[in-house]
Amino acid sequence: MGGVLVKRSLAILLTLMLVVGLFAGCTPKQQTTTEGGNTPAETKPVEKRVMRIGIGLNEDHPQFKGLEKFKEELNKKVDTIDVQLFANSALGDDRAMMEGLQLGTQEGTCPSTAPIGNFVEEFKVFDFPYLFPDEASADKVLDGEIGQELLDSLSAKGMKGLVYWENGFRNLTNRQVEVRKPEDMKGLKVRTMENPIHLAAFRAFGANPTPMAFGELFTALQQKTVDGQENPIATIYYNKFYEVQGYTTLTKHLYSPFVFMISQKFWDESTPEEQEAIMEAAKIARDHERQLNREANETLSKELEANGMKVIELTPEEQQAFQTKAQAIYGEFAQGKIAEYLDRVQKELAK
Ligand code: TK8
Repeated sequence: MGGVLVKRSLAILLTLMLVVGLFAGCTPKQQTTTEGGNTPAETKPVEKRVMRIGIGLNEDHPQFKGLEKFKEELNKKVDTIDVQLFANSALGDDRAMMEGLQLGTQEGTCPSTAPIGNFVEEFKVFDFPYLFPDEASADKVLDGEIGQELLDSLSAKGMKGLVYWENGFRNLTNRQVEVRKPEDMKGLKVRTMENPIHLAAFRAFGANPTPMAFGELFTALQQKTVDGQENPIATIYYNKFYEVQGYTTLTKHLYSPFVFMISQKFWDESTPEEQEAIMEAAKIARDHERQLNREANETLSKELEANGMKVIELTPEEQQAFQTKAQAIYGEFAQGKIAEYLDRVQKELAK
């Protein structure tokens, strides 16, 4: 009998603790301890707000290393934010994760700019092939006034664009053809990101493009649903596309930026001190990520070959043939605000 009573009171106690715990979870998320208050700050455990950040790439990719750097730097500056990282599209693809920021189901992500164009039209300015000749020109525009304006335009959509990271120059891979000129791509089924300009560009090259979420890509290549895809060297390597693709052509047809962003809500709920820390950590992580990615893009071609891929370098004339095809689609998509931005970017690059 005594045993039952003890068990019962224990159960009641546990239930009580649970209820109290639940209510504690509902208290305002901001730390409210004030100096000179009844409870000394040291005795009150710091309540942390969770910042869940998801990406499509895996833990080996420089993008994930960048996120780890962000977390480390942020932790050095403030102890009120608990950064949790999710790789491999665990929280969804780029588009779904941006929607997650809007809905409040996650706080951060780092998509390519291509799917951002579906939320803020002007971002499509970065989708024109061969717009940036090299990384330095991209940095100049992205880290300058134009890049900042575009980041700011995300706020109206519930996303706080912090800084640009780098995905990098995209290259074509495919299973079966040694592509050296646009004609070699005839009929090739190529996965692109979900973006109308990319689809048009690959049609102009002569391929048969189809949009698909990144998370489905490896299986699609493996099952031959598509013949090829395009991504920077680091992604081709770290995602082991060499296991299902025979050829990489260094088309370098598009410099692909990432935007490191958090939800506008999380940003607005942050103290000025936290905001400053988030921004600083994001910039340090950006520099780290860009450096790692650039090193990877330089050195990993050899590794692709060591893993059985043929890597095809194009002569300037061969690359020009792709560029000429791409040029033909500029007019169709350079309209309205996109045209204005394109013009400004081109002027900036000409300076
Ligand atoms: C990962 C994507 C990816 C991109 C793509 O989430 O979809 O091909 O290049 O890296 O952002």
